[in-house]
Amino acid sequence: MIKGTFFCIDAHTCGNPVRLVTSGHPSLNGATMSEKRQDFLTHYDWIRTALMFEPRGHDMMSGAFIYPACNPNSDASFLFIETSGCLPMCGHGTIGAVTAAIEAGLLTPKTPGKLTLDVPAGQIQVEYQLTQNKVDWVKIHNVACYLAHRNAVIDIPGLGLLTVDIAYGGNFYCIIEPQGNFPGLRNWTANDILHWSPIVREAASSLKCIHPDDPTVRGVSHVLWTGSTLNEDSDGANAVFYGDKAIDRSPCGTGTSARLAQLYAKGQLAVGDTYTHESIIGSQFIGKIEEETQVGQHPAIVPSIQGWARVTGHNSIIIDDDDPYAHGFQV
Ligand code: PYC
Repeated sequence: MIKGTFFCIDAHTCGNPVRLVTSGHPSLNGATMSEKRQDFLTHYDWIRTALMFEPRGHDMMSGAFIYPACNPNSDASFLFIETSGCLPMCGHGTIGAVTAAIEAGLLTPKTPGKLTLDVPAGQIQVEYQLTQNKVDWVKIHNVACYLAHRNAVIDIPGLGLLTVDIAYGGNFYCIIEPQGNFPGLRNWTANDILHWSPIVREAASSLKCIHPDDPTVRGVSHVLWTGSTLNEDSDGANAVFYGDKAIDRSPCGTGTSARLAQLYAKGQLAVGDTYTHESIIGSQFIGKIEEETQVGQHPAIVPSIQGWARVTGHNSIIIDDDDPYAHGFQV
């Protein structure tokens, strides 16, 4: 029996996949996207695993559902899905979902070229440029971001000690700069990153990370390795590990936001500074520190992230109970 049919617009943001699900998603309980995220995870997570895992998805797959606005001044809401769960915020997901939704006429902004969106991590502002029904770029003014732990030392079995920072950019990131036991991301293979990242994330889980305004947003979920750049006009490069086996092909919107918050807190960037951040494949986002703010006791920033996305296809996905892999699988 067919359990669900989901119409999807598939896209990629600077190389990383975004599956925008435009129909078939359940109505969710809750007044905020954070509450709706909890309801989805409790009752409908099979939809996420079916759409993200093999055989309909793959390790890097991520996406979003569009929901009506939660706040009267918002245009719409996004719920982000990926292989690891439902992220509080996803930067490349927002850039891809906004591009696909605007080009398909699914979002009607109150002000052309601007959107206010509710996401589980809070409310974000988005700007975009549309030329002949193509979105050239999308710029996100993200939720407030901050450095949660500075120069923490973690012991990685088989590797040794690493000095790391933990920063919040919409998700909590463990950020590792080149040092004795890490020669920089360009001196490691992708397999090295895939091998060490889950071990580092596990070790970093001993560092308490709970968002002061929303205790459901907690724990280090991503690992951001830094190193030298491929492009002369980039200010920094990263490889962001997420889920169980994924390295972000885009420069990672929440990862770039976390990196900006870290560099700001350490006095290496100031309000108004821009930072061109490069992914493992060399694609770029332009980050900027827009303003200073506060999150709980933490000095914080509002960063913006600008990038581009392209639609790759339209996809009607069926989930049939007769299929032994109806809810997907992971190897
Ligand atoms: O762009 O924020 C992002 C993101 C999170 C996980 C993968 N990409």
